[in-house]
Amino acid sequence: MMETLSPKTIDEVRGHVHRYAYDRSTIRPGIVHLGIGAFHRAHQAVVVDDLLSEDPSWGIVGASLRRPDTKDALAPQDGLYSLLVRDGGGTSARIIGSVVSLLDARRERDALLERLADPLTRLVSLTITEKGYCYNAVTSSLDETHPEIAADLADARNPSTAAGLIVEALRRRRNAGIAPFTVMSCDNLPNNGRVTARIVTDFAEAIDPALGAWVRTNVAFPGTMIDRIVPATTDADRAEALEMLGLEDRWPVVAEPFLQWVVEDRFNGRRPPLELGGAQFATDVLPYERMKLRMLNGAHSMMAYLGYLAGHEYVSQVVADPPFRRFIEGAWDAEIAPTLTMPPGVLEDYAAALMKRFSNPALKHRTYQIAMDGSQKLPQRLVGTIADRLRRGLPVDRLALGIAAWITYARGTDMQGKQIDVQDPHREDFVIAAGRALGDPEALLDNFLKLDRIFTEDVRNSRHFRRTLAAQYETLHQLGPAEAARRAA
Ligand code: CS2
Repeated sequence: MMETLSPKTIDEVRGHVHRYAYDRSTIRPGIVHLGIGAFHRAHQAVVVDDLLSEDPSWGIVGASLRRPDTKDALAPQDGLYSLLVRDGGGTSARIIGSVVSLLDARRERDALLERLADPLTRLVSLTITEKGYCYNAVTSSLDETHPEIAADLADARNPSTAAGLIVEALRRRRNAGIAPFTVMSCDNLPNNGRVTARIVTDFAEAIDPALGAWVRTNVAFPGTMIDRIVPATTDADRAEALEMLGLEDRWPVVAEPFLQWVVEDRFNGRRPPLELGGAQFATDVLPYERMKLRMLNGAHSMMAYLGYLAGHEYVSQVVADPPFRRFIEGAWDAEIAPTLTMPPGVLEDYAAALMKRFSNPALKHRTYQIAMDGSQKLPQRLVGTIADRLRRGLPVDRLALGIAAWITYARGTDMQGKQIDVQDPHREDFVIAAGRALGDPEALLDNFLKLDRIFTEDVRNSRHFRRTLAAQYETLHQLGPAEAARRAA
């Protein structure tokens, strides 16, 4: 039987595979990461892996909040895993050692809270996806009606949400006279530092106003812009890891070569030297974040829905299809970039670099993966851009085609009537919106536009937008995605 990757077998890993240069027994845990999925392991954990030989006090304890699968796969490997980096030229492999232990929040809540409250823990980072924040963007506050938040508020000593866990840990630290940790969101949310500050402070305030006030004055919530394309791991990736390592890795992660991490320089106490792993510290991350969300993620979501409807499985196939490629370039150039303020030339270079990244044929990034959770993604990726343009009286045809493709996708059937397995926390609302429309496209669009967590009032009430959306929806349904993209480009 093939042996499994672990500290015991690490010396058997094939010679061409890179591996961490530090002695793992000297690493102390300084970071607790909530949401230890593939993205964290292919991004922040890699940067931390690069700095541990200089500063061994920033090992990562990775916690899974929802599913225990990462812990179950990696615990027997003592947290070791491989990162496969793919570009057109091939794949390189590297063993990452920065995740020093793993916890499953559901089964090991006490251990997780103890670790969070431990003075060694100085940074709590998060990749819990957009929906994990339970943030209501309409009221700019914690959604206290969210069932999981409501349950945590009712039993705040036994939390299971990110906000609840962080607040209970901060409460324990405050009682014990231990300085608070820094809380750093690494999710694709606009103003992720402020949103995280808000949900944590709101939660604390709701259970104890004094604790809320303490959190507000004492805890730092730096904003971040994080970027790396990380497709979900497949069995083919596992087979490739086995081949490259000469050992079994139960859960390798796959990524493109590109990695960017811009971090607002706002920490409680000493900050981790993330620059040693290529991160940049900045006083203001918002311009970077907005550029990334609107240009990269905005294009991603439009390609996901249009591409999926056109039968393309991967992003690289979408951009290899000329009408879609021109459509995305046109959307950047004519509709998205003009809403951003960057020094001259930056956006052109950024767009060109994005197109190269999207074209990476080795990456196999599925349109279906990006299409998930659209309700959580569209506001910051497309709707905000649309709102900015409407305010200035500018056309929004391409962005409206993106929304028309999303509505088509979200209603649950493609143009040939084939079912789509829509994954979204608001899926039920989509079923109702589509059901009530009884097949009438005008009613369908109206029903979807009423989803006020997604469409802000200015967009919902704009007659110009409504007309443009209807026109794009009609073209999409009469002529198909490629022709609609060609006409809009
Ligand atoms: C993607 C992102 O799945 C998605 O919604 O748009 O995960 C994207 O790959 C990353 O943000 C890239 O940094």
